[in-house]
Amino acid sequence: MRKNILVLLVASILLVGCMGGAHGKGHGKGGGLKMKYYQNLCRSVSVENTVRDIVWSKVSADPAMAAKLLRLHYHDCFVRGCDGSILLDPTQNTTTEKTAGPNRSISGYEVIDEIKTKLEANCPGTVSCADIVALAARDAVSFQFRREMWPVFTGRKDGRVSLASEVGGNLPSANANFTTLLNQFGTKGLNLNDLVTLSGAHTIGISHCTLVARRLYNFTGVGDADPSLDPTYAQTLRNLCPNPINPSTALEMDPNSSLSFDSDYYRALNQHKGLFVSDAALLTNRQSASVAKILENPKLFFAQFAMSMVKMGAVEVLTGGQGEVRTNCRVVNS
Ligand code: HEM
Ligand SMILES: *[C@@H]1O[C@H](CO)[C@@H](O)[C@H](O)[C@H]1NC(C)=O
Ligand SMILES: *[C@@H]1O[C@H](CO)[C@@H](O)[C@H](O)[C@H]1NC(C)=O
Ligand SMILES: *[C@@H]1O[C@H](CO)[C@@H](O)[C@H](O)[C@H]1NC(C)=O
Ligand SMILES: *[C@@H]1O[C@H](CO)[C@@H](O)[C@H](O)[C@H]1NC(C)=O
Ligand SMILES: CC(=O)N[C@H]1CO[C@H](CO)[C@@H](O)[C@@H]1O
Repeated sequence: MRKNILVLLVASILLVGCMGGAHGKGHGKGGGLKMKYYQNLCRSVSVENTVRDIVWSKVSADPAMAAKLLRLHYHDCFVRGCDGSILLDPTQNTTTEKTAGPNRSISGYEVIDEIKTKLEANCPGTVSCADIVALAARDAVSFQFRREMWPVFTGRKDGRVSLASEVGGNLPSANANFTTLLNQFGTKGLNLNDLVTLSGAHTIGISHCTLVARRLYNFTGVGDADPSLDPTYAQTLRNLCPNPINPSTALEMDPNSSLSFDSDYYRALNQHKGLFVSDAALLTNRQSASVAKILENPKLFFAQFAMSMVKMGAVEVLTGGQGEVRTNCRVVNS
């Protein structure tokens, strides 16, 4: 009986997941992407194994790197699609995405460079930086489990444009409310189910006190501390983030297990211990709150996360004759 209820829940999650894919451009695993895209294009090494081996050795040496690489892919996909635009260094004339405000804790660029160098040596001009980022995100999360946590369809091309000015409007803020979050995900072809599921990425990694300060203190012009935050957890956070706030103080997003990719995020969330306003906002909508309840089950979370990552990985991708394959992920080809 219990099992039947679970099956039903999964089925309805999957259904909601599929129905949401009808708008936005270039998403869906179609999007021109496919499995084993590089099989015949790069014969001297396995592209997938090369990425995995380097990522696993980096994450094994520094477990915090898993969250960095996962977030890198998200930030790439949400601004101009998954086209490697997050990797471009600023030039004399342009300020690129990575220079924008939300770049604060973004890193992992050196890992992507190392993979790229290895692949260029074996198959020059073949493997896009955008695909490397997508594979690296999957492999980073997968290290903990020693198995692929979701399929990565490949064949993305790299974009030639990256503008700091495009980051603000596209990346949801930590203080965004439910309506804004749903709208911002909607413009990427991602639905309510994807929003709740992908927010579960906050089961790993760190944040900073500046991003939660206004939930903890009564600042002039901002208003009261956030009453939706569990009072005990709020006090814990005030101890970690004393006022005045030190902007460089880091905070674990899932205090119980910020290095373990699991469904604890939802347990915390449902106990009103979500860190950001954007996390807590998921409980303000009846539908998303019930999805958050369901996703406390690890099996359902992993299955649903896999599906939503495939969708996110296809957002506004460049394929076929579009874009280019950069030879250096930090600069466009000349
Ligand atoms: C729903 C909207 C989202 C908002 C508002 C949001 C916001 C944030 C913020 C403010 C931080 C902390 C950054 C810092 O302190 O510098 C963060 C960290 C992180 N985010 Fe999100 N995020 C969202 C969705 C996602 C998604 C979809 C993913 C991936 C699928 C993701 C993965 C991560 C990871 C892994 C970290 C930790 C990074 C680290 O440890 O360095 N986030 N996010
Ligand atoms: C950058 O700006 C300079 C001066 O305006 C111009 O000469 C140069 O062509 C520009 N370079 C690029 C890559 O746009
Ligand atoms: C959500 O935030 C947006 C942008 O800040 C604001 O315009 C809107 O009124 C807010 N909606 C709710 C329901 O609070
Ligand atoms: C926050 O500040 C406002 C305005 O000064 C005041 O009315 C309110 O009572 C304060 N709230 C708390 C919890 O101190
Ligand atoms: C954190 O761990 C404690 C002790 O094991 C447990 O009681 C609590 O439910 C956990 N909280 C979350 C949000 O997982
Ligand atoms: C590495 C990098 O570009 N950091 C930038 C991140 O954003 C802040 C604020 O906009 C800049 O001051 C940093 O230089």
